[in-house]
Amino acid sequence: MNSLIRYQVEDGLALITLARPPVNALGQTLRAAVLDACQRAASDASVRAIILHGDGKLFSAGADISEFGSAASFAAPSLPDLLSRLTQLDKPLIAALSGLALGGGLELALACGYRIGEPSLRLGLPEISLGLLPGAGGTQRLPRLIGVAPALDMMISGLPIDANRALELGLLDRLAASADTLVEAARAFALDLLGDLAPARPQTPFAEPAASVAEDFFQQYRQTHEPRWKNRLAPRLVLAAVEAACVLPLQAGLERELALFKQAEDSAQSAALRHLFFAEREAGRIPGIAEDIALRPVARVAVIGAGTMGGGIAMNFANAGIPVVVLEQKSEALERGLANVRRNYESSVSRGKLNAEQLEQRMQLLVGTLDYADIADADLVIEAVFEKLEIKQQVFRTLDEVCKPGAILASNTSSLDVDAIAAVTRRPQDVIGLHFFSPANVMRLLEVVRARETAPDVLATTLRLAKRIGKVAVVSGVCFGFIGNRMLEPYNREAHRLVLEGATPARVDGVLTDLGLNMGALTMTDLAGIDVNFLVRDSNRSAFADDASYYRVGDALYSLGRYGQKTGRGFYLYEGRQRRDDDEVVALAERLASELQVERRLIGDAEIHDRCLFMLINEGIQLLDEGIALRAGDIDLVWTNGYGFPAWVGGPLHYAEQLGLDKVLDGIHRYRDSLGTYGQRWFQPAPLLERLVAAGKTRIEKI
Ligand code: T1G
Repeated sequence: MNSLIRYQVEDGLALITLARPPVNALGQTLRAAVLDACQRAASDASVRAIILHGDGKLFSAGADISEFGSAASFAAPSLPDLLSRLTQLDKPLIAALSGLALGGGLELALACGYRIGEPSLRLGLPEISLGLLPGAGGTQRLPRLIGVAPALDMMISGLPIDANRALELGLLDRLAASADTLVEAARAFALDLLGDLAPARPQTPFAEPAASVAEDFFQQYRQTHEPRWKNRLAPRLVLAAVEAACVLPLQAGLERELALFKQAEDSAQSAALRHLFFAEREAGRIPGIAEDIALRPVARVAVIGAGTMGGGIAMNFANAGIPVVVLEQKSEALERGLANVRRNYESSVSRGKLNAEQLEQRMQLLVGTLDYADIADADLVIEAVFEKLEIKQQVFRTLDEVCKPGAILASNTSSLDVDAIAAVTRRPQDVIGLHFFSPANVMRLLEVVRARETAPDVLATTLRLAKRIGKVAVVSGVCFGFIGNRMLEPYNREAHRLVLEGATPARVDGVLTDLGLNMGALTMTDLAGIDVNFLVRDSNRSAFADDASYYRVGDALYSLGRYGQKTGRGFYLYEGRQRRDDDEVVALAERLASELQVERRLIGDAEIHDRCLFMLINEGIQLLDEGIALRAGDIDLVWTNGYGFPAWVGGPLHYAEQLGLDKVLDGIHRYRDSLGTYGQRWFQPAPLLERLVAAGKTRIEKI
């Protein structure tokens, strides 16, 4: 038996153990080993039943994602074929499920006649997060086992269910007392089945899955859910596959599923999502820092500032079971901040995301203080005070006095110079930037800003901690705006300038949301606050002093007190959650254009798309060239996790590769040459983009 499988027979029971670290991914080698082991057990007359289980902490994380898009994905035995053959075995095949059974791993369990789990087990079909659908029988077998509605929910949400829910649904037949006793319990289960002369495969409860739902179920389901799917392909393919399960016999349904799966696997959307899957895992790897570097312990955290950001940041740690002290200067600010945190948790309870007991547990972990002495023993201190360098520097002088040696001192600044903050301490090697995105307890992105003197173990410790609190951490160097906000500048600039030149805010935003962004640039500006934008711009105005037209619309709205959603008027008018176009903004743009002698004209969607997106892409490539960002995938993670860029488009740089780097460069040249002094000033291609195109490269990397 090969090293990927362990095989042993005892008391007439064959125990087959999947042993392909780290996650028993069902790549071709493991598929062949499973088939070989099952055929061996089937042909061994002494074997009366077969148990399949996973070595290590999980059963299987599913198909091997690295095979998709290559011949290996369906190399014999393909996963669908393997599972179909397992369903033909004439001996009871029991899946003993520990830890996780995801995707093809759950489909493998579905191909077994029986399933036993353990209390910490989670089972899911997360294929949709990769732009795929279950492609090894899941869309056909699961509805026949648990009914259409719960099966569809698992596939469309991509979220795992726990062992109790699986038992309730009939996805599990039994639950062992613990992971340690799972194999013994599976043996007992097998002997019971044999004692009862149970069939190798019992009848499925929903042999006709259509009978488990109302006649108009799929029509209702589409009406309810399709609007949220935007232009995503995978949810629609999942729905088509489950509909097939309701109208076709199993074999025909499996063939239909296979055709739909291949359509998904070949799609650009799936390629984009698979790119992000691996990018997220790559982001934690820092050249020059060994993966096994000793980390600093982080058992206690302190947050300075109980405002919206400070409170949200603190919640991340309480959610992960890490005690956190929040320090404020005044008791009313502290009380207000802690009350906000409690209110956030209470809304999670009302949405069923948390129960009352968990709320109290988390509030126990999150305490407030007015005294710096109470944070002296914190292992990590995160400053989240007003975004002014002098104020932050004062806080860090105090931290330098108060905190124990070796404590990591982090600033949550969104754009300020972390080197200048570190410089006021006697321990710059312990200083780092941890830029959380608002709301800090919700947004997954965390920009980890590596200052010039940040110690390697400090960086490695914060990256590991970020994963522990469920963040997507991306390392950035120190520059104005780091990665995300630095790229936001030129993207916003074009959006503002296009309004000056004749496009309406709604048209500019419409082109961007048509691409799949959660919201357009101007709606996002109204949400973040035109006043906030103005202050950030004002602190950096020298960067574009020679082109006053750049943000004149934003400046003018600011001077009119139109700060965006918070004042009910910005680029749009807001009545409650309703957003309406405002002719006054167009009139304002007309006046400014005439004053600045900017020619107004009809602007097409393609120009809006190209100018906003190509400038976003260009800045990202420049960041790579400057070494602020380590890799293109990191930049894509920033924009898909922090700025609402559609993950199924893969991020701005993956998108540029799909468009063609030469097309992006040509577009930049076109606007450089056609927009007069404005074009000459702003549409300068990043030198790295020119080098990549000149070298005939199709992937974005530092050369
Ligand atoms: N295939 C290949 N590699 C995988 C993998 C997979 N399915 N899952 C994880 N890895 C690698 C990962 O790249 C990393 O590698 C290492 O394992 C540890 O992962 C036909 C079509 C299981 C919850 O979507 O959700 O089945 O960076 O860092 O935080 O219908 O991995 O160390 O070299 O994430 O403990 C469906 C994806 C596939 C599950 C563990 N399955 N994986 O999280 O470790 S499609 C999934 C996860 C499919 C069938 C369909 C997580 C995890 P490296 P990690 P973790």
